[in-house]
This record gives sequence, C-alpha cells and structure tokens, in this order.
Amino acid sequence: MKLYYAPGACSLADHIAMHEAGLNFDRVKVDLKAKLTEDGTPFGDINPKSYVPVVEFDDGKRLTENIAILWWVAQKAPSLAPSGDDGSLRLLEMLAFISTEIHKQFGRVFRPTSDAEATAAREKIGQRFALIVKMMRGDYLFGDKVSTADAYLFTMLTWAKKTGVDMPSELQAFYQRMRERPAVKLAFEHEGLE
Ligand SMILES: N[C@@H](CCC(=O)N[C@@H](CS)C(=O)NCC(=O)O)C(=O)O
Repeated sequence: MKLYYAPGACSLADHIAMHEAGLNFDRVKVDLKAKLTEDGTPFGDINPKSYVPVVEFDDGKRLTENIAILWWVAQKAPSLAPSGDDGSLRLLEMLAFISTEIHKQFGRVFRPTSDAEATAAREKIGQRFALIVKMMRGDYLFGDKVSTADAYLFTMLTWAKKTGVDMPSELQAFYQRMRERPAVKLAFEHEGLE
C-alpha cells in the first residue's frame, strides 16, 4: 500500500492516521507545483483530480478524498472511531465538518483574492475553532481516545500556526498533546517537517 503525499499538506492527516492504525505503507512524495511524483510520474496519471492525498492499495485500486481515507482507516482500526452504535456516523460527521467548514476555508487564507477575503476566512475559521472547542469531549474530539478526525484537526492547526490564524488555548493544548504522539512524530520525521 502507498500514500501519495506532499509535505505538510492535508495528506499529513492521513499519514498520521495510518501510523496511528499501525498500517504498513510506503510513501510517495508529490511535487504539487510540478505535478510529478518523486520518480517523475505525472501525478495526473495517478489521480486525475491532481491533488493529494491518494492511497493506493496493493491491488492497484486507489482511494482519494480525506473524508473517505480517514473513514476507511477507522474501518481498518476501529479504535480510531468513537465507540457506540453511531460511532462511525459521528466520525463521518466530524470529518465532513473539518473538511468542508475548516479545510476549505484555509484555501482562502493561503490564496486570497483580496485582503477582505483573507480576513473573512480567518474569522470563519476562528468561529469554527470555537465550535470545535465546544464539541470536544475530552483530551481528544471524542473523549480520551484519539480518532482519525483528531489527525485531521491537528493538521488544520499546523496550518493555523503557519498562517497566524488565532487558536483558542484549548486547541493549543490539543496541538501539543497531538505533537507528542509517536504517530505524529513519525509522520513529521517522514515528511521532513519541523
Ligand atoms: N477534496 C480534497 C482536497 C484535497 C486538497 O485540497 N489537496 C491539496 C493539498 S492540501 C492539493 O493537493 N492541492 C493541489 C492542487 O489542488 O493543485 C480532499 O479533501 O482530499
């Protein structure tokens, strides 16, 4: 199995989650500007959407989209989803919130078409971070156990740090907690991140 990633991109969430799940996988670095993998393959041949993350299974089938990959990882390692009858559904709900309400807003912070747009996006992300704090049920989103959604949220916080988006103190503490996890340390080491 392979994970196609770009250092520090949203694929970091999948990278962390796959380590948390104890999966064995190779990593293939993608140059998103040149749209080439590290061995020179046009990335469009791997994923016609031309973005990371992509998981390639041993039979050659591929899976894209953070929500789908992070949900799939939790199917492989059920401890990475909240417990209870509706655990898988709650995970999906949280992944969708992070993807559509936080991840997407960062696009407007990284590549704003105007100062006003960047300010509006920062405000939106701030509101959503405040909501996340209200939703958090313990040290992690769903209580005292890490989930694949935590890996996604943590990745969003690395972007907040990079771009100076305000982070509530609860999320700063969450960031530090996540940063100490062996899976996070390993993913940082593999991606050459600080
Ligand atoms: N809907 C996709 C979006 C993935 C995405 O935004 N990937 C970014 C990196 S964080 C990317 O590869 N961008 C390159 C591009 O769009 O050209 C998902 O959630 O997986």
